[in-house]
Amino acid sequence: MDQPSSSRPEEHVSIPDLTGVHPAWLPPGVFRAIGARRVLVLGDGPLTGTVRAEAEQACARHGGALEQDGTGSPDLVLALSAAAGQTPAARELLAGQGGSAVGEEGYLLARRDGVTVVLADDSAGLLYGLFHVVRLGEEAFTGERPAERHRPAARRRMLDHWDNIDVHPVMGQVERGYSGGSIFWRDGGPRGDLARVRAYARLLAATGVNAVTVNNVNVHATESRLLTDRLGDVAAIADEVRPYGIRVHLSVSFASPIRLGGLPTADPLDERVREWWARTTEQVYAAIPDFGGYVVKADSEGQPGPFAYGRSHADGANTLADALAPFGGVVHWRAFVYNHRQDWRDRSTDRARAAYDHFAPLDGRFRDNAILQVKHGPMDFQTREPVSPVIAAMPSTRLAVELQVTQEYTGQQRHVCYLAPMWKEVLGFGPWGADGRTVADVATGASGDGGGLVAVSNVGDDFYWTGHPLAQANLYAFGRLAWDPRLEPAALLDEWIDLTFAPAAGGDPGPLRRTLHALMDGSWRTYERYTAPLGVGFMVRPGHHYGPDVDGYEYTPWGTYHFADRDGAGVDRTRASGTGFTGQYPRPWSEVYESLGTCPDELLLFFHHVPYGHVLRDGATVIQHIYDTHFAGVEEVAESRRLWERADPGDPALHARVKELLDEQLRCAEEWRDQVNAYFFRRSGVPDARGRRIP
Ligand code: GCV
Repeated sequence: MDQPSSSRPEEHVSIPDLTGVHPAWLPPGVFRAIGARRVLVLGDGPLTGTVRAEAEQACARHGGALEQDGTGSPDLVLALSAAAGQTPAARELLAGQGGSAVGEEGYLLARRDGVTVVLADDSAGLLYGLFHVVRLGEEAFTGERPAERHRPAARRRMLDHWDNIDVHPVMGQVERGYSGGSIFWRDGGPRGDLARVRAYARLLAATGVNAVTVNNVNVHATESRLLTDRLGDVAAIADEVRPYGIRVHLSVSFASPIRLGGLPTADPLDERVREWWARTTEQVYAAIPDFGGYVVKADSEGQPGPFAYGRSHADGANTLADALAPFGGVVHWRAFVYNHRQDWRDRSTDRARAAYDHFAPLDGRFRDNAILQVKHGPMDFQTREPVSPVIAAMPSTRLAVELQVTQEYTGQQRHVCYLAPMWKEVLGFGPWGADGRTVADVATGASGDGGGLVAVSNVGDDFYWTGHPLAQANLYAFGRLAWDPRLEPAALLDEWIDLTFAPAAGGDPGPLRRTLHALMDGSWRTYERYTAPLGVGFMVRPGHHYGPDVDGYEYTPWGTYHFADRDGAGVDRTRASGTGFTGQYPRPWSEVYESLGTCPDELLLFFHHVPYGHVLRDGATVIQHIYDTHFAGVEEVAESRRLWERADPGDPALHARVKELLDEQLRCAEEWRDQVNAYFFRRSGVPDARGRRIP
């Protein structure tokens, strides 16, 4: 189904041609294979104009030609199935498929008799097909290619921006942003740099992302007004991203009826409140006909919510869902609800339990267009967490799984930390055991109509978009995994390397590819080694969360503890003697995590409090494992730094930026090693079996 048409004439899409910004994975050279050929684009539809404009620009740059009708002999045909009859290659491909291509946002790709054909039922599919040909490059024009069907696993593939319009005194402009200011907002208003917004949409479309939320889930006073009197600012962004198939969503405050509507209450069951949401939403759709919907963080870290009125989160979500339903919109309601004012002395309260305790009893009570957005782990985007038990607990609710591309707890885009391997583990996890459905299956739903995948964006107004140039790979990989969770992290890294670096390297990035794999493939595990051990999490500096502070959160209200004493460390979350969190999982995990004998070592301290002498599966004691991994992690960073010194990315400035960041990563990793090792040595009194220096 095509998106509603916009107020803009889609046939005259201007392709952003930015100078002063890194092209990321779309440098002009990646269009060479297409642009050197005769290209025919057939069909109408909102995004067909974009496909045509892309092809035209590529041809103008690389010497090919855009054909005007189906009478010539094109090398590449990009056709909507409704228009396939206009040229033999597309007509035959369609006939071979029984008359319909592949459904919403999908495309068919085939090559026969020297013609490469992309066929789609809607123009979004055509756009994704075009970018697939871009990824393939010359390969798309070589030999024969039997028809391949490509469809997104999930209909909803969204990036959330935690961007504020105003600069927040503590958080800066982008909450947990490590790439400069917002690409949407500056000095209390829209940036007006709409070319950059469009360039961002283009990059996202090339990965498969089709939705963005343009403001922080922590909705402050100014940002609240994006829903009403500042809606025009949102509409302007929507106009820029629409040609790339991206819908705009808005984070809204649950208290909007009070803040903006002058009502005395935000009670979701109060008729005046329901009416206010309905009326306000109608106005939103009048301004933005393809508006995606709302994102809500309620009763969480100080944000208002339904608890104030004795209502449930289903009551809250449903009121907004009802307002959105007539227009086909959805509300993403976040399950990140916990008590952030916990008494650290209270050993019975376990933050990990909170989302399940609040939401599992509500299963089946959410409207169809209410999507419960669940962080992938039960705590908060730590380097290592188990999968959230909520994902297995709500079979009658549409769930979206939320990942964090921005590296809040994984090096803040100063450290190399390629996150696709972590996401792949999460998405491939079977909450009901190895033979059951996976997390990806739950998120995508049986027919792609699950809540989908959502991630917090890592983009800002930095030249490289992501602060650390190599952090671009995380953004790229998220989009591709949201499109197809079966993709492999190493293969995605190859795609990203080829697109980003091959044109400058004359087509083959060669030795750079090896260096980047050496630096990035294992970088998440390297990061894990030199930071918090065995799944215990946190141990970061409070507030900004960068760098080590083992006890930084230990005596705070945030519910993030490690309980290390002279004898051992870890959180007892068993049913037998702890908080009972293990009981929130179905079998086999409720049993696997409960027992010390079966709990995976990498999550040991997440689930159990164990003595330092506890022996892990590889024969090392917990204390020796802590020492060994921290020394090893630093060595690995030092090796990455050595490798990068010899690398040639074809761009001296990029080389220098990465080098400088690797220096910082090494400094910080040493700091982590020394603080963590010293802390546990002083607590336990157990010396390093290998006699290394622990300060
Ligand atoms: C946007 C963590 C972060 C907060 C973030 C919150 C959330 O607590 O530190 O900055 O707030 O998660 O996901 O809502």
